[in-house]
Amino acid sequence: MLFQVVTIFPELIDAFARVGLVAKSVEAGILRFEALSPRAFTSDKHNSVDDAPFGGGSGMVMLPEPLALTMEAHDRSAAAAGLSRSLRVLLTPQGRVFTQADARRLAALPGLMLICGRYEGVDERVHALVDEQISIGDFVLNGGEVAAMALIEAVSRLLPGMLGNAQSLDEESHAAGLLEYPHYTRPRSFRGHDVPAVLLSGNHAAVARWRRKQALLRTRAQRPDLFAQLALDATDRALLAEAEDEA
Ligand code: 6GU
Repeated sequence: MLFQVVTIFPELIDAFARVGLVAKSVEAGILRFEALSPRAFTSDKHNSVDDAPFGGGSGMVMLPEPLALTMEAHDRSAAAAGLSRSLRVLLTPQGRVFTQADARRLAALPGLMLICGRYEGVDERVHALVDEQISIGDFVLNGGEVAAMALIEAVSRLLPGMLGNAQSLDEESHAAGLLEYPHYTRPRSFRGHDVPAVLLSGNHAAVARWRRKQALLRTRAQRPDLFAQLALDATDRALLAEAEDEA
């Protein structure tokens, strides 16, 4: 999958692509990165990528022309690689909040263009040049770069060949709208806290029931918003009733 990033800090994306599992996947040919700066597509002597807002007010606004030229350069690069034009996603705190469902949807695409805003924002007319606007949560970052890296990591780890264990993708938090069950490894007793006995029992069915119950309880306690969206079956209701009796 090709990630085409528009950023005034391409070195951030280049560094990200050189570390850990992402770097391995680049070497394996599963991922490819292209980061271009709108500063390279300016024509004034200061290479300006932003300017003061019309109407006054604080902060600077990113100029539309350098951003448009950078996106078009990415389009030419995709075409030269025999790929269709990448879906254009603007990273902005005003976008729809990114979810695991978005990660799955975007992971099916051959390429993705991520446009990182900086400063107070981008000229409103840039919105007409992008397909979607995405935020990674209800808080404000200085720019879209860290959000783009979060999105890239969430998407790329779903690609075939990226993760060693495909089963862990189905079991992990948010895969089925549930938080994941608790995990334990050695030692059996750690500073007075013991591993739950059922996990040492060798009874695989009992372990699976316990994990499902814990996932349900944890989701209800930590994320009532997700819990409310669940379609509980008879087994789930029985597990929750069991938990009430134990309490
Ligand atoms: Cl995508 N950009 C910025 N600047 N802030 C954010 C964000 C994005 N998502 C959450 N906060």
